[in-house]
Amino acid sequence: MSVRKFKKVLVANRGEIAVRIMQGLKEMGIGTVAVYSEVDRTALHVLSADEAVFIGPAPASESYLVIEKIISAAIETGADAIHPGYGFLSENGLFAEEVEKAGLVFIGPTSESMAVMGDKLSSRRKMRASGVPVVPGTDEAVTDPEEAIRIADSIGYPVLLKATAGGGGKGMRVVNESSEMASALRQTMGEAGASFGNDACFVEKFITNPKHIEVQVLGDGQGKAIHVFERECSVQRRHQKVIEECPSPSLSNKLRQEICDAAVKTAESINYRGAGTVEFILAPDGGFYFLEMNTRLQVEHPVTEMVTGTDLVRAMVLIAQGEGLCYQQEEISLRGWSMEFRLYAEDASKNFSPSIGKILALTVPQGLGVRLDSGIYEGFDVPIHYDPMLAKLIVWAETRDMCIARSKRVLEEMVLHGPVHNLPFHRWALNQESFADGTYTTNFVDECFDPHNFMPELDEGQAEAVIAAVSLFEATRRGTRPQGSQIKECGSAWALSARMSMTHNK
Ligand code: MV4
Repeated sequence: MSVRKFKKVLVANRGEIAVRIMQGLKEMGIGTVAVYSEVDRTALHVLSADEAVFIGPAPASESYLVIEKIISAAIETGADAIHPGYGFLSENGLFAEEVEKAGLVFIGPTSESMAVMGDKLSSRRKMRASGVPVVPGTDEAVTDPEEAIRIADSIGYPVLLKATAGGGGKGMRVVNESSEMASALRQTMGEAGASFGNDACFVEKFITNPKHIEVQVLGDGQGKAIHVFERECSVQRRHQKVIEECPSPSLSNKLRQEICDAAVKTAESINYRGAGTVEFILAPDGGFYFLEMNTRLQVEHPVTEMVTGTDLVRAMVLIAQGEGLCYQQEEISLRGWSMEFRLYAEDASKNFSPSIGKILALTVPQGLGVRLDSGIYEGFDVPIHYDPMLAKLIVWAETRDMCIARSKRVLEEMVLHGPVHNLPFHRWALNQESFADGTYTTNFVDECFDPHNFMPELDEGQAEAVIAAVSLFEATRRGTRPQGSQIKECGSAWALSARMSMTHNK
């Protein structure tokens, strides 16, 4: 394998992950190219890059997802390689192939790895053959309800019908008894056909109250892989993760070793190249089972970096340059504890609907063990067209208890005004008993969280004061402050804080 050092890399993404990747590239002395849509002209990832190429209208289907536009931008700017980040084109095998056909390097796995892992039945078969534990169930697609019932009888109810092409929780249905099977199978196949263009479904034992454990791996593409320990991601809502931690509070050292070994086996069995994540579910009885492999850098990779002292973006770039693995398994160890809090622009009191608008105020907490991976800045208008995740607050401390204590401090100090966001959710979660003792499962949010019980309702006077302050601030910023609206010395904390924010923003 020959080494090809990159001079310039195009990052085919936006938001915090594009910024994070460019930070890594800069530290390696590599030039950075951003791509941006109409509404992202002033986005942070554009400001962070050495060069930026306009790629079209706001909808991702007309910009960030258009393979030809991304590749042309790379060729035009003389980039050597493309980093896809997560989402968008990151797990699109055709994209990876087109990038290589254009003579560029795709910083990620081969399209073959993506194909095997993109299909749940083929990945199940592959893992079973490699000796990685999979959930009891079938390795063939099922279409006949009678056959599905025979399988369910043999593994025991409840069972889960899963679409082969499904993902992110789409195309799954629990079946509690045989009488529900026929209609459940018909519905799951119908939805899968409509959503994924592939109606193949299979049957698995339904694991109730599971934990979500995933293992970070790095592969050299030549059959050698290492693990970078696990993350626990059980705090999620409708298959969207909200808090992740490293390590998992649920594993003994023995179980940790077994799961990490299984993940290495998974990666080596497909000659995996680059950074990947092997997802498992952990049953209450301690049994763990392969669910799927994500063939990309993940949102929650920073908690792994904090606890293992690694740089996963750098590791990916070195592998793509043909330099192999920059860490040996023996060099990777756990030190301390890390938690990541995803900051979403969404309104819990409105069924978590996305919230958009200008970032009016942003105070980033600092101090020992604090990291903010952010895609926003004060004054940026959050567009509606993309993921509502604005930034990730990542906290490290020596022990889990100290990490919780530091996280409480940091989440109290953080100030974010503009779109409605979920900082209140995080402050709530840290005070829950099952979070504090680490026994929480994937049912945590559904079972424990009631937005109406904790969302502080503003009383009328407070609401008026906030509206007045925000409109005055906006008017000042535009230079159209009405006559007579100057704030006089009146000793009130509201006035003082309004005046300070105006001075600050001049
Ligand atoms: C399961 C399961 C229970 N039993 N499979 C959800 C998304 C997809 N990655 C697989 N998922 C699950 N598969 C069996 N046989 C429970 C889930 C599941 C879940 C898994 C990980 C994290 C959060 C979850 C939330 C609900 C259900």
